[in-house]
Amino acid sequence: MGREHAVPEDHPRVTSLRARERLVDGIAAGMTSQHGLIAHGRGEAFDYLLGEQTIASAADACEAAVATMLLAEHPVFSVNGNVAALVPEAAVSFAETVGATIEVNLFHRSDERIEAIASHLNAHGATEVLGGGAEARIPGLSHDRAVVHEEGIFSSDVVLVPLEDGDRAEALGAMGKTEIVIDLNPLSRSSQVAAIPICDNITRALPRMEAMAGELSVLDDDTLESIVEAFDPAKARADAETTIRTGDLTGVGE
Ligand code: PTJ
Repeated sequence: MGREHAVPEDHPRVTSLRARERLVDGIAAGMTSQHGLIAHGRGEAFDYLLGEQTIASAADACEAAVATMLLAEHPVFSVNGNVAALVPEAAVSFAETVGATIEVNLFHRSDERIEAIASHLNAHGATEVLGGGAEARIPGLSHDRAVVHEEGIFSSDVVLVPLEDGDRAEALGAMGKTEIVIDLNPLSRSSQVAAIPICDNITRALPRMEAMAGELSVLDDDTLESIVEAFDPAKARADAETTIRTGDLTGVGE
């Protein structure tokens, strides 16, 4: 860890370079998979086309997502190797504010990676992280991707799944869970099945959600429900796709 100093402060792409450093450090720490770098590169390409900014519909999605988490009976935040490396501070703080259980759920599952991620989140203040020892399975999904905790994702009503594998997102949807997906690609299957697709970089979206959580947590349920009802997932996906395809960034930011 501690490679961030290697990125020159005055570099025009310092934010992007820092994120890359975090992922490289995540691999060195045994948290992030090498495939995570490829996934991040794909995300960067979409982000570039979005102007590396949070478009207005994504900001609306963040708000609807926070309201949904606050209204949930049993919200769970599913954390993988990219999320843990990129935004551990915001992940822990957000989960605490909305009362979500954190569960480490990996595409390339191994006990060592789960332990490394859980320790990293603990070091950032998480008091409880569901990690190894999961014994429940998501129905209809083969391989280790299906392994979840009975008291975590399996019994959740709302699950936040950033940078998610499309198959698993579909299978979670089939279990009747309300899914919130953070994915820069509005065409990914994960975004397509999400009740709330947030087409934004997690490095911007999650800190925004963390800040919003404090503000929205004082609102009553009726007000939170009206925020959720006003959100249109199809429109949010279409807005992001139009911005990416046309390259027209006029008026898309907040
Ligand atoms: O840690 P593991 O083993 O669970 O593996 C995690 C990865 C991300 C490697 C795994 O879930 C995977 O292979 O994901 P995919 O299928 O490549 O999908 C990742 C999606 O996240 C893609 O649609 C990317 O565009 C998007 N993405 C990548 N980086 C970001 C992102 N979306 C938001 N913010 C990012 N920083």
